[in-house]
Amino acid sequence: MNIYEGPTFQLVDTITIEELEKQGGFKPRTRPLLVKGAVKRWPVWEKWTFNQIADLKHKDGSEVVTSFQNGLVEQGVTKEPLMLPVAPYLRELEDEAAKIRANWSENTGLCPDRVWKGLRRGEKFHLNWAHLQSFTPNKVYLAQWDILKEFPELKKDFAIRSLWKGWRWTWEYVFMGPANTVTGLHYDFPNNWFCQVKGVKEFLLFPPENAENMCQSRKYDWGATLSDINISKLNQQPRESAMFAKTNGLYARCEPGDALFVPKQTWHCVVALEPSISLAVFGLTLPEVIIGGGASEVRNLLHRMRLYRWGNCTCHKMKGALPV
Ligand SMILES: O=C(O)CCC(=O)C(=O)O
Repeated sequence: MNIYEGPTFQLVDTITIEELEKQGGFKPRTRPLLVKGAVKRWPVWEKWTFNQIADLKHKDGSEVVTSFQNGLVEQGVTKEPLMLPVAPYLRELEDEAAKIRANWSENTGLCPDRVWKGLRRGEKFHLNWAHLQSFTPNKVYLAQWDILKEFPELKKDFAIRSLWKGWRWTWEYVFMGPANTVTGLHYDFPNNWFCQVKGVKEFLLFPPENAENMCQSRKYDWGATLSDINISKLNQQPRESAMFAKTNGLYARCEPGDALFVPKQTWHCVVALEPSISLAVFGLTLPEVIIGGGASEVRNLLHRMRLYRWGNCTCHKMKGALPV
């Protein structure tokens, strides 16, 4: 039996926060960059555990209830989100994290430790796609939680400005979930600093020159352009998996304390090896707000008026779309 090799990967450019500072700090760039240890200097490093976030209550003492992603949203039919209390979910993640750490396997993952630890810069390699067949992704995922809007005082815990200098309009989403969450292939229109606080995630990146083989989808999302390639179902998608195999990707192992710069229009997908807390900080400079932000808002307005990609989106219950 032939094993599907898929795209060729290389390790993403990587630097420690100390080395980056010696070079005068982060400079604008169009390729991804993994900065080891950047997040360890921020208050979030000490303050954010699953249990501590579970303790959050609204000012009136009421429990925090929010919407959870129910299955993969980027590909196929988006299921209606579930409104659930946050605290019990997070307390379970704290327990699961300890168990997974204690039983850590050198063989788990798209690029398991056994392979990853021996890779050299510039070396080409393939991933173990069979890993994604070993579980059902995203039973319930607390993805894109607007926690910093709900609790603005927590913004101080992320010193993103120490890494990303200069004025820009920023907004943040928090991702908290168990091992084996999958975020499907897409790209975002703004640049993004992806900050890993807890757990390990495998982050696959495909720079824009891969676009012709990324099978761009017609499914609408406010900030993202989606792909029809479902990395969890490659064995059911002969056309898409053949195109995907022509791409050249970058592999980032995001460990706790790391920050990954994901440039705009870089296709990516993410698989968690452990229960994780991650924060994505999206930012637009003033010219980017005027150009990109304006266009995106117009599309959103047309969508809500049911004039653009209605019935095939990540934000409303879908009727028309076919499962992938
Ligand atoms: O961590 C995840 O599951 C997804 C993160 C992501 O797609 C992003 O930051 O753009």
